[in-house]
Amino acid sequence: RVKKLPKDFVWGGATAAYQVEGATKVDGKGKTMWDDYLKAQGRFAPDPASDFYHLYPEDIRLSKKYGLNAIRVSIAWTRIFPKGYGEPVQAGVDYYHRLFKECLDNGIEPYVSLHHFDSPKTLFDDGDWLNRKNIDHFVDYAKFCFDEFPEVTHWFTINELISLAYSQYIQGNFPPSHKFDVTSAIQAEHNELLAHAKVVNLFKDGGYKGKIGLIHVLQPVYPYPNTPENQHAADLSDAFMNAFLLDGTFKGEYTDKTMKLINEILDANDAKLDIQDGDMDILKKASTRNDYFGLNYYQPSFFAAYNGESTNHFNGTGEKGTSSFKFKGVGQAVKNPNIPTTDWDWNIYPEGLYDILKRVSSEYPNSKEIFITENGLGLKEELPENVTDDTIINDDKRIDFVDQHMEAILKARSEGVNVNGYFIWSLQDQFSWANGYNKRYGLFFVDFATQKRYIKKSALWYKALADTMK
Ligand code: BGP
Repeated sequence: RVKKLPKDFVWGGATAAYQVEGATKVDGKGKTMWDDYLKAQGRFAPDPASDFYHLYPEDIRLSKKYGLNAIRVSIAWTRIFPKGYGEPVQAGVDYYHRLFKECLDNGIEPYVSLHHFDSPKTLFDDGDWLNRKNIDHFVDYAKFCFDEFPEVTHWFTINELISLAYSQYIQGNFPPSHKFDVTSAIQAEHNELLAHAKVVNLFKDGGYKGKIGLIHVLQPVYPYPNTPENQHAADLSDAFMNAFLLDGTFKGEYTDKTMKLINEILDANDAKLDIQDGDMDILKKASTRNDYFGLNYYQPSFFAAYNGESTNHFNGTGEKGTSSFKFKGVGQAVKNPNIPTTDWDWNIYPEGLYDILKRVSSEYPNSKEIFITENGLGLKEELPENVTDDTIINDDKRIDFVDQHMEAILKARSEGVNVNGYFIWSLQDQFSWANGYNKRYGLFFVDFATQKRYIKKSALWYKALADTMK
């Protein structure tokens, strides 16, 4: 369906430090909130991941070969500041200089996040984003990076504030594994917004060259079936997942409409949100200063009203049909029989991306320019028995998924939405936080035992579309 990319379209692949680098114990790196947690859990380890720490030249070479012009990477805070603060570690700093140089020398523009789910263990133990001192440490770390890495001109502060807050404190599938701790979740959302806003203000006041924004994953919520009660449940979920963060980022205030819904959720859960004097001025000031918006999209949810206690089951194994989610004072996720799902019960619905692009563009004009910074399909994939170096792994399902989502993006674009790029999640296969190594997303297949890369059919498709820009 998608025949041609717009001229100068940013056509990239996404990674995150902890999911690709491996090498978690070398060159003075400090622990993140994950190291001990994963060890205790005993399901899978963050080493070797895709050994990007050593093999980045190979992945950049493949990126170039298959027509990419951009890559998302994140800096591991703990490679530079093992405790999150203090003296920088030169080996970590040098690594990122080498990585950025390799990208730029090959015509691959690096889009760099400062925080992608990998809080330093020391700060995590001290309350993570719930401790306001964390915000100051993050601002110091950001300033260090802006001063140290002038070769980077595309920055993102924090990746997916909601996924972090929601997985840590609602779903319980990220450390510290609280379930339905609504006070912590909403407070973490607010504090992360504040940290983002402070960094944006610092970047702009400091006159740094380049552009800055943040990344939200947006999950449109539809009532199913469509009744007034279910619509209200969908509105509540939307406020918690999307509107609160979009308002805070691009309006610099939580609108009355959003707060009415948020307060209904807080009341039902005996939870509270602490907004301190001056917080909203900081958000307001930053709200017009983002240069662009990174929008991650995987799936919508379908919601129905629910009056019971909160319970959930997270499907982190790929056993289809095992997930459930019921949130007191909000609603319950339901299966819409008309919508296909993945083995991890993720809804496949490209129209959701079109809907959310239109909404962001009309309701949040301060988002200015949009990049789809993640979108992709997780699959169980294996090497064929008679594999050779030239084997191409067939992933037609992924091609179809990306094609349909690109079509939604280009439709929104043709109707005036300023969306100028797409980063597939993910560049190469990598380790997934709550699922491990069997949920593969890459354009490039990684044999984790040997670290050898194989090409998937989707990489050829990616290249063919890249060529339409020439
Ligand atoms: C996003 C994260 C990524 C990545 C992706 C896929 O939320 O930013 O880090 O992991 O989702 O999710 P999963 O690995 O759970 O399938």
